[in-house]
Amino acid sequence: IKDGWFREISDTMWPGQAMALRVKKILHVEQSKYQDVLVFESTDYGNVLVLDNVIQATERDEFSYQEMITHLAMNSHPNPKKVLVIGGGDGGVLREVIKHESVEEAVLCDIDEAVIRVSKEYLPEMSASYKHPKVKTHIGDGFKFLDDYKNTFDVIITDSSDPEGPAESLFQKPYFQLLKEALTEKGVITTQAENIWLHMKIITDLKKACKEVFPVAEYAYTTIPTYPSGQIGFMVCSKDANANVKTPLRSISEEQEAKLYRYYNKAIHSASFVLPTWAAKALE
Ligand code: AAT
Repeated sequence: IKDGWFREISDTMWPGQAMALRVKKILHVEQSKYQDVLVFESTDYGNVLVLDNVIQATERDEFSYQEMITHLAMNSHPNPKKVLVIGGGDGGVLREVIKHESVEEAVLCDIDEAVIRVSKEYLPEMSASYKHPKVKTHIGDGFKFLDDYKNTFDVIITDSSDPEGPAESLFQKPYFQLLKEALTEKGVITTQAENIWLHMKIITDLKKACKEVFPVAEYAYTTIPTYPSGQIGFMVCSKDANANVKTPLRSISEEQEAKLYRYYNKAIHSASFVLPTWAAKALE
């Protein structure tokens, strides 16, 4: 933070560019066991959670990412009862998961207790779901956690930070193999899959790894001003070879949708898989 502005600089992940947010007040600074944790109040984006100098969530636009990564998976499954979230310590994905009445249990596994603790204090709308009776929280590495579960979860959402740092293993093929084994028969996953303008190599490697493990693996995306270059994607994969994840399997009326969601709807579910020509070609 310099001259009252936070700058998101990364010479490896987004060289030569940086998102900046004006800081009103620094709320929390901590070096946790795994990462630098910063929470500040911004002038225009509400409270902001930053890990290792990378923006994880702002109160103003987080719903775009949390809704899309969650509902693309949830609505591609016929009847999700047991759901696992890997990462997602701010609680926003959990909040979206429990909007689905079919859910009986939602488990979250984040590596860093500090993220959960500061989110409960400074991001109340995202973290409110931790109090929900269907929610269970586990602190630990997502990769290790998965190893203990076979044929257990209907949906698994990997809301992870970027591949530099503690989330590195969550972008590689052995992780997708574990995900597949932890899923029930028609299980569905989504996972954070980065930006088409900046990370085509990461995305093509990810898609390749997913395709080797899952019969269905597709890239979808959302728009979000405070993630690098304003766009972030998800890999959406199904164990069911006949699944078409591009069309929601289950849906509710438009009125209900508008009450529950601010970004997600039936039309944007399908639209989110439509890519510009150069990106579609790169991902072929
Ligand atoms: N909801 C959007 C915020 C995130 S948070 C990513 C979370 O992943 C963090 O809480 C971090 O502690 C957790 N995490 C990192 N590595 C692991 C791991 N190995 N096991 C479990 N949890 C992990 C996503 C931000 C995306 C940013 C895009 N630039």
